[in-house]
Amino acid sequence: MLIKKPSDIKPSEITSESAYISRRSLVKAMAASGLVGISAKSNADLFDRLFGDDFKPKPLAAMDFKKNASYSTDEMQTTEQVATSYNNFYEFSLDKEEPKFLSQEFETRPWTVNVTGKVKNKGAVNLEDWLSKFDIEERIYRMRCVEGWSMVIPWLGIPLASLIKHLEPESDAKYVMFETLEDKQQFPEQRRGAFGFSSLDWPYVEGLRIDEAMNPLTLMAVGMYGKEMPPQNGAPIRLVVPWKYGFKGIKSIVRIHFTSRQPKNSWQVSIPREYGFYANVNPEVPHPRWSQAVERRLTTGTLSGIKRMATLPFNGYGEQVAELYKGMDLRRFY
Ligand SMILES: Nc1nc2c(c(=O)[nH]1)N[C@H]1C(S)=C(S)[C@@H](COP(=O)(O)O)O[C@H]1N2
Ligand SMILES: [Mo]
Repeated sequence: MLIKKPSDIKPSEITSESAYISRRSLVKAMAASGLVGISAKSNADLFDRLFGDDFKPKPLAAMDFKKNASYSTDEMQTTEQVATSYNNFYEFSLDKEEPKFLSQEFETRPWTVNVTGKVKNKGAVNLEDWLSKFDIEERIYRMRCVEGWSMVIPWLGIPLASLIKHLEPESDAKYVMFETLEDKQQFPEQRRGAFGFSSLDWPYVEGLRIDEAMNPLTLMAVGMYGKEMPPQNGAPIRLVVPWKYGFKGIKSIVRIHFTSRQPKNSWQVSIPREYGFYANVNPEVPHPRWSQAVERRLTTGTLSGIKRMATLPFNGYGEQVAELYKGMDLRRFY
């Protein structure tokens, strides 16, 4: 159907023409330069637009969980408002402040995850049934985006290792691949046709080596800040790999595939010279267009809440994960 009746248009699709146009020119500038960093000035403007009080998010249910202090940082947490308002979720928009507005009607129930490939317990599973088998933990992790900003987020989730053990991969499953939902009805950026500049190939895909997937730090997150996952952060289930750049943390997962070959990942496919498969946080390997030695930690939604600090190898998780990469040239495998 090409023409929609007004009653078919969701409130989330309505946007003023002028806002639309200015956003498109910003998007074009971003597309020309790839991912862009953020300046203090653009943050001040952004915070103005983000934290007006006219936004009413859909209510999120509280979850039962136990705190896992041994895997948590005690650094100052990013406020819930910042972490749920400044998002990279390109299926909704390339603009960070838009996903929260565009995602409020995103359907997450029922949610089916397909388990495929070299694994014993294949098939389609209902997420809620599946999760009822596992205890949910809270882990407070640093998250470092490849663009140079970072946050500290209290995630709720289950270790991916527990899930993988339950699925029973075959012995030649050396990698695990993840896929985000593909749904043009719900994701505005997936609707942009052949004549639009497509930002990424859909669906968004990511992958891990099986030993990375089994590392105790790797989390399948289903919530944050004590509640179920907000849609803009990747509801109902997303990956969190705290020693890697944020783009490895694929959102709204509908498929988990076990394979003997290294899978593709969306950002590597899109710009292979700039983004690799491993994407371990590494202050010594600059992005071709900017240094990765420092980061801007976003805490509260104010300018003084932005702290400039040194980026640590493996995002500060070297003790737990450096062993995985022993003998590898991390400049080559970026
Ligand atoms: N499907 C999908 N997953 C995604 C992205 C995306 O655009 N689409 N963006 C990635 C990037 S670049 C980052 S930094 C994190 C952001 O997660 P957050 O919005 O919860 O902070 O999600 C990652 N996962
Ligand atoms: Mo990112």
